[in-house]
Amino acid sequence: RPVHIIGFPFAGGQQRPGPEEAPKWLFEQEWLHQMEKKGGVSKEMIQVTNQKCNQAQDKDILEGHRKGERNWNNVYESCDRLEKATAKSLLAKQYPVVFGGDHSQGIGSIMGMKQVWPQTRILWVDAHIDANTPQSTLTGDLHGGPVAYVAGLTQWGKKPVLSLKHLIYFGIRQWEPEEMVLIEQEKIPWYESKLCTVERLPQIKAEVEKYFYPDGKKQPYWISFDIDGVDYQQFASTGTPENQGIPLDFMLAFFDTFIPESVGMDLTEVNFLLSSGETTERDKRIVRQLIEKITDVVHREKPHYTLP
Ligand code: DIR
Ligand code: MN
Ligand code: MN
Ligand code: MN
Repeated sequence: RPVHIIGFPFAGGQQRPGPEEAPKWLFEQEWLHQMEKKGGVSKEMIQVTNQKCNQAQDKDILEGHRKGERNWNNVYESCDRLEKATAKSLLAKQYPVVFGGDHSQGIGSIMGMKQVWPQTRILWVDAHIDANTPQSTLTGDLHGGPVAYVAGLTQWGKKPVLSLKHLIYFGIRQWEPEEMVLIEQEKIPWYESKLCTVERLPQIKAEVEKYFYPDGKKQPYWISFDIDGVDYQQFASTGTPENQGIPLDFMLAFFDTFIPESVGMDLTEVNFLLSSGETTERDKRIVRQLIEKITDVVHREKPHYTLP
């Protein structure tokens, strides 16, 4: 399958400038141009309505939204465009990598993906649960709520596409109380970071399959990867870092294991404006390593499911 990198230059789901710059940085990299030349890699930048972060002093971002949904109009419009682009990429039999941007993009990418793949299960890799509603959020930042939107915990005018039975978390370690109540009530499985080791991956895969497919009929995945799921010591260029995260080598092995079974992914919350010097350089090399790894696996392995 060809890889299609969809840049989503958007920071409006949270309050720190920077995630909107990450796809622009990526698209200028010589190594990415080389990958495109070799073939099987293409890119597309989504035109968002307003890429800026949603600092409360900005007048335009205070307009037209409910309490707890700062900048909703821009998130909605931008995600609507991303929704269309994601569906189009999947219908073209590409493997979309939606490179953000903040994680509010999950509203658009997952809505679009579900148009083509209604039965996918979602592997959510993140330090956060991202299921805040306008009632439970403490920040009003919409990157803290994409799960609530696509699963219909928050009403917003589009029909929910995700059953909470079709969701598993990896690496979560910060949440609002209502989010953990949800996980417990719905019995959503989650792996804390210390369980995320390369050695345990085969067992994790078996557990995931047993949970999702008790009748044995497998469905493909969508991976929603917020880079703050990774340990802060290993990747620092992100807006809401948390310690004791997932090790990078687990993520690389996770890609080997789950990309052949998945239709596409989000890669979100990269923010190089929040690090400096050698740390930024290291993190840029890591993003390159992740993109190269994803591309390698997509190109190397035939999908373990039938294309639409
Ligand atoms: C926090 C942070 N729970 C919020 N969420 C983040 O704003 O709702 N998600 N950073 O990735
Ligand atoms: Mn996060
Ligand atoms: Mn949260
Ligand atoms: Mn997130």
